Amino acid sequence: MRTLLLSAALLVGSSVAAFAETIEIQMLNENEAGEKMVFSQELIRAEVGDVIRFVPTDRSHNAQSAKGALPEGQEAFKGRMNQEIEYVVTETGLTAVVCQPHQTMGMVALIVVGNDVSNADEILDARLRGKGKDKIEALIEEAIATQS
Ligand SMILES: [Cu+2]
Repeated sequence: MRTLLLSAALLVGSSVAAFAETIEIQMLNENEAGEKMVFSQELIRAEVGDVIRFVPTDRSHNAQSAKGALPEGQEAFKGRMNQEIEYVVTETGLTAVVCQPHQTMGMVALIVVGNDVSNADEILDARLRGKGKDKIEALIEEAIATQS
C-alpha cells in the first residue's frame, strides 16, 4: 500500500513538472525605461511548481523574500550579493521580494501565485522601507485590479 501511494505521488509530481515554467528575472542597475536599481519585472505572476530565477545581470544586487511577507508554508529565501537564486513556488499567495541594499530606492518585486491575493494585509504589515514600501503597495493594488 505504501509503495502504491508513493508511486501515485511521484506521478502527480512529474505531471506538475511537465507544465512548470522557469521565470527569469534580472537584477539591473538600469532598465530600458531609465529606472535605476530595479528588477526587470516587478509584478511577477506564477503558478505552484514554477521556478523564479533571479539573475545578477549587473553587480551589487541580491534577491530575498522580505521578512513576514510570503504565504504560509512557503520557504523564505535569501540570495547572496551577486549570486543567482531560485525561488521554487510551493504555495499560492503573495511574496514581497527585495534587493537588500536597494529596497529603499525601490528595488522590489511582488510575486503573485495562482491569482491569490489573500495575504495582502500581511504583506502591507511587513517591515518594508522607503520607496520599496510604496512600490509594493502599488504592486498589490495592481495585482488586485488586474486579477483574471
Ligand atoms: Cu539592488
